Amino acid sequence: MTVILAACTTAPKAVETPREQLLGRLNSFVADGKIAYGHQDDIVYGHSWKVEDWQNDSLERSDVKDVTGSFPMLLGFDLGGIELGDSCNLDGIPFGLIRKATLKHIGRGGIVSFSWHPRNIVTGSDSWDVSSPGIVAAALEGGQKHDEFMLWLQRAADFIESLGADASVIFRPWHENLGNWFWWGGNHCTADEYIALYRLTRDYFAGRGLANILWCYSPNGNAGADGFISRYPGDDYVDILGIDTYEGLYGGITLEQGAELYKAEVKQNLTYLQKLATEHGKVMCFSETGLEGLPDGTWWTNALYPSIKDFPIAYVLTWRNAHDKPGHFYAPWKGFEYADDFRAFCEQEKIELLY
Ligand code: BMA
Repeated sequence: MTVILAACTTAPKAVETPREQLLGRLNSFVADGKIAYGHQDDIVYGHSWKVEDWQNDSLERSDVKDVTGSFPMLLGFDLGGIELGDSCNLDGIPFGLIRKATLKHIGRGGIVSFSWHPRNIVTGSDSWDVSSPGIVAAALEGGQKHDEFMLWLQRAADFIESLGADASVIFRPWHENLGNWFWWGGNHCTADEYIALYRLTRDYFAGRGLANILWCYSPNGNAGADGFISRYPGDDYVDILGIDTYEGLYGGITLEQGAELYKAEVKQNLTYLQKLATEHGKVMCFSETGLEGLPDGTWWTNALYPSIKDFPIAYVLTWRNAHDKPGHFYAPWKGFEYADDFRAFCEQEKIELLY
């Protein structure tokens, strides 16, 4: 009798929204000691192949699947080009295909994250055009391009809205903002301007009633905790803390030296990210990484895995395998000579692929 009474007085548990479910999944990867593996653009093209007749394609191909038998748990896609209403993104991928692939992957039980490389709103050139200062200021309220910029946000929001309210996704606009290579980066705007840009974006999406997004703030590394937080949009604006850090083999260093430098840098970045994530009560991820062309045959097991295995990151994303630039790839593909090392990485108990 007592038991029945107690059951009757318990408030019904609120049903989780798709966004809460997604956040819950990220948190449970961490709680279970898992790291989801992600790959940019993985099911829409790969090394020397791409989906052509996308309306009729079942999206079964993936370089990662070709090599391991499984899809990545997370896919990244880029919205660059959506701002002008283009039909394809900056890498020539139809937005219709990106929408289809996103829904397909979520339907399979995977997770999708969007980055955005929009054009330069003043010059009309690309994200990397830093030839003139004041681009962020021009986009903000009171700036000469503000109205046009709001149209850009509208088009990006339209795309995410078109996925439907049940499809929750990660969005990480204005990434790598502590370097000077993007017009929203480093010395091309003040910290206040950057923060205003990020907040304007999230406020606009929220004003549209788009509640299916987890917002990721993902600067590049090397800036330390103080640098990271100096342009942080604030706890109310950010759900996930990320960091982008690549290995580069510059200045004639050997593969061994490159791996050692990378490991040291990643550990340093993830150490301060972990501290900040704890302080701010956020889940953390390794939002972009890789070694272009994978010349190091032990990169996955000797450089990446040891660098991340002791950190509570929900996922790690490696960059794209271009279909039209043979040397521009960050994951193995069918026939790639060092695919075994990637398989060994994926077989680690911590690493989660889809199925
Ligand atoms: C960069 C390169 C470019 C690409 C851009 C957006 O890192 O891969 O070739 O256009 O990302 O995907």
